Amino acid sequence: MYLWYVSPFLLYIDVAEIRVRGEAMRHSFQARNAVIAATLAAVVTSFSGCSKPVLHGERALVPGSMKILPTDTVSELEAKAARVVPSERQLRWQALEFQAFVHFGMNTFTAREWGEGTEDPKLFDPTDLDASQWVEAVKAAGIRGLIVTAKHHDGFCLWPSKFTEHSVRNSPWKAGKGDVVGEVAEACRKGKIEFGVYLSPWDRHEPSYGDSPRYNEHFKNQLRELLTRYGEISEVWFDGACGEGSNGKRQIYDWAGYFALIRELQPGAAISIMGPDARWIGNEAGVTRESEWSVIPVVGFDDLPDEKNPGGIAHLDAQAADLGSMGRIAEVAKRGGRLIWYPGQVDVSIRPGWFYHASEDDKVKSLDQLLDIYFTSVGGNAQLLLNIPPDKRGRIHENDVLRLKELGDRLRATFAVNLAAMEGGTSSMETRGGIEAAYEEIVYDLNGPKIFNVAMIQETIIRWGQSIEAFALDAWVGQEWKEIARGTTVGWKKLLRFPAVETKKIRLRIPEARALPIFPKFGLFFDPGR
Ligand code: FUL
Repeated sequence: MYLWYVSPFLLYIDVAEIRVRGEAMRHSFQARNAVIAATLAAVVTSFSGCSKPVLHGERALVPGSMKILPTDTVSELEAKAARVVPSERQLRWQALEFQAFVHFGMNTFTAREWGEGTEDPKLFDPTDLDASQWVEAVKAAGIRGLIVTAKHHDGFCLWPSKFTEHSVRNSPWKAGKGDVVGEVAEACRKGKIEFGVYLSPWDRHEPSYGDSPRYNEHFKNQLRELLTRYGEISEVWFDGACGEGSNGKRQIYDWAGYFALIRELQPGAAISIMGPDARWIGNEAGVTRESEWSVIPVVGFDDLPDEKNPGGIAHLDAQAADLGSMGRIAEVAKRGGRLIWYPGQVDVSIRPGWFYHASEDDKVKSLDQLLDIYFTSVGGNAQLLLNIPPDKRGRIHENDVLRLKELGDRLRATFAVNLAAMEGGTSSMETRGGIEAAYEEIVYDLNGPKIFNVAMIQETIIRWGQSIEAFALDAWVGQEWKEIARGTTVGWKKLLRFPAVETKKIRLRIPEARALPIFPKFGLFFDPGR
């Protein structure tokens, strides 16, 4: 359904369509071209990324980051914000939309959430581990990638690392000859989903932890094993926890060194949370902000922002209520900083805990809860990372398997047919206003009456960045337009749910945007379960 981002053929059609629509719109933009040209000149001179900005119609595409200065006016800041776009790596990551997090390890066998690091490896003994069962279970929900906890805070490694004794190698499982990471990587490959690793920098077992240079070397050695033994890795997930070591010392992580190693060995891998490619959404409840921006202002002007500064983590409060409004951008600009593309990831567990506990078998989230999470996260300009913890057998419990299948069935039924893209349907566009008051309005003729209760809007972020600040949807009812939904940001994807509407015509209004044109993708669907 969303192949237009990944298929070169469809991409070509999409670009062609944009050009045609761009031509049609061009005369409306002539009046403000002079203003835009001046703004672009300012943008180009203050660009701080590595590659040259590409002028594309009225908008410049700027992968990387852009400086924001105390001298920038509000409209200069607005124009800059609308020109930051994701890297190809970030775009691929965003297009996955829905991934599985798999917390499995020593804690599964000790019924804990955080181990001490002193656990006996002999406790790790899954009786029936089947990674392909994990993959099939998550695929049933429509999940496209899986991230496994190769090492959690207790330091126990799910792969036979050469650099520690605290691993599956000293467990009874497969007489110490097993490799969970290897089996999961292989199952993902066979099941054609992406494979990623969680590697906890905080290690409560490793004696060198806290002896900063030594532990950093150790950590990079382990990272190198993971990055070279298991084929393509799509994501490396770093938690920020940094506790004291058993030696009582505090570790200073060499983030720049970790990132450089990942870029060298797995250039396609996204580095998340304590990393430059995706940020933590700020909670573990599965919700996004009402206004979720992927263009984020961070303080400071590092020369190589994407590699050296872990996504601004030194300066970013991931839990702040406002990360990307124009007010926030202006505030950061006063101190001098950068705008970076830094999209949100929503990590949440299907059960109360991250690890499996038999006592939680009856606490698997309901279908309605999971749908709410899906609609607010995937449908709220974020990627959903849903944790599903395997049990002591090394299998995903039947209750979770069933729920994942229910979720997938419902999503497939809902998104099977886009009622706004029926053959014979037409759309027309009207544009008003200048750069101060960007306004776009699109009317979709549905080619006869259609009933729907879900709408989808997507900005073409790779070419046009994130721009929409407010939108509204109107249905033609009787002889007039009636507003049925409204919202603020859109970004990669906005999903809206509302009571079923029957109409022949629908109008998408964009009363506030950072820049035009926007060229949103649009869909209308019917969720049969509501
Ligand atoms: C947290 C960890 O401390 C939890 O155990 C879990 O791994 C979660 C995803 O991240 O910070």
